[in-house]
Amino acid sequence: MPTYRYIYFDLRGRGEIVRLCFHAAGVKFEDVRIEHSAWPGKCRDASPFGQLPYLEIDGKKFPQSLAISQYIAREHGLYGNNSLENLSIDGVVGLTIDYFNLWAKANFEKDANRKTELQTKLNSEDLPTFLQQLEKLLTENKTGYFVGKKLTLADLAVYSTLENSFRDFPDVYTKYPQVVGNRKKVGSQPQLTAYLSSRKPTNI
Ligand SMILES: N[C@@H](CCC(=O)N[C@@H](CS)C(=O)NCC(=O)O)C(=O)O
Repeated sequence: MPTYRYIYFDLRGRGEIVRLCFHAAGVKFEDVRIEHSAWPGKCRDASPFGQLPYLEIDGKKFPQSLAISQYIAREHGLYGNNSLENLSIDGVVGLTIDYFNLWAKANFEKDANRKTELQTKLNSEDLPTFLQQLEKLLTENKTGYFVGKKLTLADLAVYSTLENSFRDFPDVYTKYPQVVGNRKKVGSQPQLTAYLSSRKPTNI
């Protein structure tokens, strides 16, 4: 087994998906968390693309959260059983990234009026559309998971992407029982429970 060292800020953000993959797969890794006060500086200079996250595998550095999570999923049994399942998983992961980008835009917008507009659209249109799409996928697959009959990167990506809105808008979810059921299934995976209950709470 290679030595894994994962470097990201001390938050969930775009980087938590990789931590979830490692924990779900039961694979040991070093979870290096960079304080914002240490950024930029030496940390940025050390990163391959001037951004976080990146993963060191036996000392070699690899950037991009999507590439890293797909690699860990592929290597450690979270990427389905065949190419069609890989494709379906990638489709769900792509959907989560689309939603995450909208979320990030609405939350990090500097202009106050524009921010209000984007947040209103996010909560009244983008989040419900995303949840409807997820509910449909789960209803069609009928296993409680997004793809196949077991936990994959798709379930972890959705879990991670919805963490903030589940916390901030819990009432929205009563309309999406399959999504709630999937979330419970992921959160109660024996390999994940210890991590989820002990990790440091962060705002995002
Ligand atoms: N597509 C990249 C995006 C990486 C990215 O935007 N990282 C942000 C944190 S989430 C960052 O490093 N920001 C600091 C900077 O750009 O100086 C990924 O998913 O890894």
